[in-house]
Amino acid sequence: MKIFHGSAALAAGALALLLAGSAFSETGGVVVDKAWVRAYPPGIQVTAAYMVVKNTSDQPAVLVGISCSDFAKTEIHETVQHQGQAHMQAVKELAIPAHGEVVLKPGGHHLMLIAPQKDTRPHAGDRMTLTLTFKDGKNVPVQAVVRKDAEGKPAAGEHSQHAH
Ligand SMILES: [Cu+2]
Repeated sequence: MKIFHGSAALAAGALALLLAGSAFSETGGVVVDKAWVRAYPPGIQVTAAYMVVKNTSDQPAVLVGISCSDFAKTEIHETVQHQGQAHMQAVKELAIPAHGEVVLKPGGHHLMLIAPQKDTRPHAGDRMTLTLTFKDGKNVPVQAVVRKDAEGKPAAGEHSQHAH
């Protein structure tokens, strides 16, 4: 943690203004955007977190873990197709290429949140704090919003396959 002295406070103020207007967090070249957690009503013992992880640095960023105080266990998952069925499996690492991004989304990579530690469950619109841990020891806090489903997911019956 840096301690700001004298004139540095001006710069800190400008930074705070900048951050206040942004919907994402950035730590050491990793930018996380559009983070959300699927709502997990009482009785549901597992859920998943999704987000866009961008790497603005010249080096690959390797995600090795995620933590959330509301869950006893977490895993990094990928979804694979096997004989026409989707299965999830845990992976140890997820690399975000230099100047690239990885989209964690339903049906693809996601962060599994297992064994909720509280009886009370968040409602849609609530926020949860997750921490992403990278191989170089960097920790990136993420504010995720609780949602029932992916943002902008069209309702059944709409012409969702049409590209406009
Ligand atoms: Cu999973």
